[in-house]
Amino acid sequence: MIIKKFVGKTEEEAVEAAKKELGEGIVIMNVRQVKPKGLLAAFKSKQVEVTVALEDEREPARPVRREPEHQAEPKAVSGAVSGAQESPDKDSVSSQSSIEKKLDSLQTLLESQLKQSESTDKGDRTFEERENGEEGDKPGADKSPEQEKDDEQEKFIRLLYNTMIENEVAEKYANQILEDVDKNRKPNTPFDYILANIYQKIILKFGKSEGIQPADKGPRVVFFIGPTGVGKTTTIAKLASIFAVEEKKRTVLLTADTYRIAAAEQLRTYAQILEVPFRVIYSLEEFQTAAEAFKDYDYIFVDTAGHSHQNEEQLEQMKSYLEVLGDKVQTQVFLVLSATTKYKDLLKIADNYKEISDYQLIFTKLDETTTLGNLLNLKLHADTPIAYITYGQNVPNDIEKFNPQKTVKQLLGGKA
Ligand SMILES: Nc1nc2c(ncn2[C@@H]2O[C@H](COP(=O)(O)OP(=O)(O)OP(=O)(O)O)[C@@H](O)[C@H]2O)c(=O)[nH]1
Ligand SMILES: [Mg+2]
Repeated sequence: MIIKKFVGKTEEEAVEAAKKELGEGIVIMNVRQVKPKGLLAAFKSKQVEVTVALEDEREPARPVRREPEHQAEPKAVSGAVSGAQESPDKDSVSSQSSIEKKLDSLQTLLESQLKQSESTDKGDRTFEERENGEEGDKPGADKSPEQEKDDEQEKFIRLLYNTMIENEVAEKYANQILEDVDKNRKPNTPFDYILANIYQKIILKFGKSEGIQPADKGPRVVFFIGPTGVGKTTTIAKLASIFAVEEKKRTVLLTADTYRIAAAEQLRTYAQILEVPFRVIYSLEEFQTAAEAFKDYDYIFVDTAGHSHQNEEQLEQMKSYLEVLGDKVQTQVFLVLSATTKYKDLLKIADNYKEISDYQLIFTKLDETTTLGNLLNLKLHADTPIAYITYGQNVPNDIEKFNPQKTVKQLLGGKA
């Protein structure tokens, strides 16, 4: 993995510089404002420093312990870091509050990791070499300082593991993340380095998210699909407000939800407030006519009826809507999921909708849960990015583009 810092007048400028050097595959680890240094500092404007990482393609893939698919709710003990129940020593470096503090100063953490990898590159022995060397533990001997350090580290990793499980990260994913770190640590590896390493691994697992993108030609038709009551219509109103009002893009709202009069009225009201056109579509033909009528628009947002993902007939009907416009029209599909839904149900929903279309994810109702593990679980299970998260009923405020940095801090025990 390559980690590097880039500075610019704005975040966008720093990210652009990073992309120029490292390519499009970069993932942003951290963003912070930096004060200019030097004599004339007071006259210089503030700058933004972005730390980015790039997964090194040459890194050999590590074997990952296979776990059965669709496993039950996450359990509290792992194979990779067994005995994970032990409660941490209050004064130990590995206490929860110390992790919180460390996560607060994430930049320092990432910097310490940078330094550590530099010293490793200068010829430190690997974990495996040390294991095969002579410094190993002799059976029966008192604990060497090295062994003590090793125990402390293990405790620290176990604590992080427990925190992830408490946040309902599925056991198999928590294991995948920590197994690697556990294997590669050395007794002199600082805690900061371990924590930064885990933080980065999870950020990279979340990957990049795209969100709604303008079409190359014609309007972008954006479908919002998902179970009943997750917040599809509310989310459309929030996004329409961003695109129509803030970005001044020509936006139109359509609804194919003709099951309930109230559902169409809900979107009609939002359309009136936002002063954008609105249409109810009752058939595939009406949908095609509407797409043609609004072909000069930038975005066509399509609301759909929430239904049970188990209902195959309704899924088939949805599929025909997703496909009827053909290849000439550029579409994007977002599966809207509530962060309050049970892990097992989310897996089923994600699988069933995968049968009708590819999609990106939107997670709603983050304000109604304190555990965010399902965001990571579903990202990895469905192998698709999370584009947006919503955290309240207020239109248009309670939505943002998904930013993995905050979520990962929380998954590791940082403050919300
Ligand atoms: N707390 C919270 N409530 C939300 C959020 N998003 C939507 N809601 C609420 O969830 C309820 C259902 O929202 P809708 O937008 O109607 O959901 P829907 O998916 O369109 O529902 P159907 O059309 O019936 O399938 C409403 O009361 C919304 O205000 C959120 O992020 N947080
Ligand atoms: Mg709705």
